[in-house]
Amino acid sequence: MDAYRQQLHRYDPDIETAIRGEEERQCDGVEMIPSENYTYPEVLAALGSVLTNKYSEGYPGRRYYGGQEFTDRIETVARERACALFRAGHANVQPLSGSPMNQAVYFAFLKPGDTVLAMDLSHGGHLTHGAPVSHMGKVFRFERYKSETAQGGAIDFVGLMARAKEVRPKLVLCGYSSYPRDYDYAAFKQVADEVGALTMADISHIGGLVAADAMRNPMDAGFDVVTTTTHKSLRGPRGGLILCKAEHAKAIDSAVFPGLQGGPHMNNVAGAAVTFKKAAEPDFKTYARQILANARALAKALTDQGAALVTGGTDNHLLVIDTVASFGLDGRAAEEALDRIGITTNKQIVPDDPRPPLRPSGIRLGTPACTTRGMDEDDMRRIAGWIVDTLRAPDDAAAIAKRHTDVRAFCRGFPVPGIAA
Ligand code: DSN
Repeated sequence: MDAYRQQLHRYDPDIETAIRGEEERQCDGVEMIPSENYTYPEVLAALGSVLTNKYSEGYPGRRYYGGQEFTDRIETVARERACALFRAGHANVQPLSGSPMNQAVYFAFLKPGDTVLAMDLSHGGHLTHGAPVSHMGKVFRFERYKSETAQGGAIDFVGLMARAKEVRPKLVLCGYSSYPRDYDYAAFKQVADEVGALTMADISHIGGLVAADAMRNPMDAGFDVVTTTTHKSLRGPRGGLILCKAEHAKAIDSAVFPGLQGGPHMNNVAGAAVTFKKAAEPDFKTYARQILANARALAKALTDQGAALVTGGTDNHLLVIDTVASFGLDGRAAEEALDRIGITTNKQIVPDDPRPPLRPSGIRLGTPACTTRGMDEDDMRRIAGWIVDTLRAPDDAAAIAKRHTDVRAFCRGFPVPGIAA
């Protein structure tokens, strides 16, 4: 334990012990929630630094508080690295996380009541893409498109064009949190151009894969704005990043501050800068390719053992098992059964799910976190076996207890970055 942790332990053992418990949980289990990852020790150092003490409203060279010599340097480096990594004209590194990031884009370009054409939530879209329960869903008018699940999750661009001509969106939005395929961004751009709409892609889940050029980059297709959180496949601190064409810089920056937020969290911005440096290294490309290879291996092993996957497979880091169709088990029961053996997933609605969100028809799995620990395709096949055996017999207490021991022993072979053994 380092000196600060010892100090915390002495002062507040309840909290320090809980942090230690979480460290053990992260080491002892297989993390398969596709939006989670283990960040770098260097990022943890930036997050735990004195930058958390500093207010920095404004932007480099134009702040509302003094004492910005070092924060200006950090934010400028973060912006430059983000632009280079994603081939963007401008970057705003201040969004506190994914939700304010997307809200800022809407307010930069839309007036209340304007129409956005976005992916249906049950087909993989995200809450911040205008779900009726979100505030954005009340301020703007969100119209929906779906994927063709029986055709491997393809987007019907003829249908999308017709829908765009009908609803005349001001913004065409693509992006997802549970769609296991890649997008044809050029085709989305064509639809948007036809109706004079702006284009936005939320690549939060695949930010690291795009940075590594392992998946398509919407900036290359001429998108106006691309958003991504920094903590998922990118492996950075929790936070948001807005990338855009240079001509949109002022609108985006004003929408983030003073439009929506106050002072940025400069410890996070420093962590993001370190993350972008890491993502530009050759090793990161190897890492991103392994995330994809692991997802394909996991999908194949699950399918071979009788699991029904939404869209039939995956082209990215995530996959969705229809657990009701495969095992007669709803998503919550499946998630809880896997929790009992130390494999963490999350319950997930499937396209046009007839079941409620807290008892949906499936679970969502992903490979970024396991890949960070060094797991490969053979490990994915082993994990798939544990998953299928558990979901087939979730009430077999003896088998579950034995498997939990096996999972813990397996995990000890894969240290977690940033957590001392
Ligand atoms: N919570 C993230 C996810 O799991 O996809 C996105 O908000």
